[in-house]
Amino acid sequence: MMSESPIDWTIWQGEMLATLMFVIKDGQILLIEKKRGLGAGKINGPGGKIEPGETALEAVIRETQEELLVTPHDPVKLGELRFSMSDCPDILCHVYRSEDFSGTPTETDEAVPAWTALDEIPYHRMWEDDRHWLPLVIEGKTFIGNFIFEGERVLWKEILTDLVW
Ligand code: 6U4
Repeated sequence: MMSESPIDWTIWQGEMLATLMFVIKDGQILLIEKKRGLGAGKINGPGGKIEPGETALEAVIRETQEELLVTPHDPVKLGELRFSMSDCPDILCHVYRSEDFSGTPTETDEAVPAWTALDEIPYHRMWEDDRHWLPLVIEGKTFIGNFIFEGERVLWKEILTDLVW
C-alpha cells in the first residue's frame, strides 16, 4: 500500500459516473452476481452508469429495475466512491441504501439476485474496496471512499465518514 496519495482528490474528476444500490431489509442485504460488464462474476449491489440527462437517483432506480426487476423505495444517498483506475476510465460512484422495495428479485441478463445475511457478506467474491465501506452502508453512515487501483488491486485508500450530502 502506498503511504501518500499521488492524486490530489480535491481536483480529481470521474470520467464515468455510476451508482450502486443496497436494499437492506429484515437483516438481509440484496446483492447480485454480476453477469456482464465491469466486474462480471463478482458479487456487488445492483447499479450502473448514469446516462446523459439522468440524475444519480434516477439512474440507481432504473439500474435496479433493469438488473433485478425490483423498484427500491425512498433511496437515501450514503456515500461517494472515487476509483482511480489503471486500465479503464476513472469512476465516480454514488452509493444508495433503501429499506424497502416492490417487485420480486429476479434473474436477468445482467444479474443473479442473492439475498445475503448481514453477517455473511462474501467479501472474498467482491471488489477489494467493498470491505472498507460496505459496513458503513449497513450501519447507515455517510462516507467518501477514495481508492487507487492497479488492475483489480487497491494500491491506496482513504475513507472519510460523517459527510452531509
Ligand atoms: P452497462 O453496460 O451500462 O449496462 P453497467 O452495469 O451500467 O453496464 P458497468 O458494467 O460499466 O455498468 O459497471 C459499472 C458498475 O460497476 C457500477 O455499478 C459500479 C461498479 N463498480 C466499478 N468498480 C467498482 C469497485 N471498485 N467496487 C464496487 N463497484 C464497482 O463495489
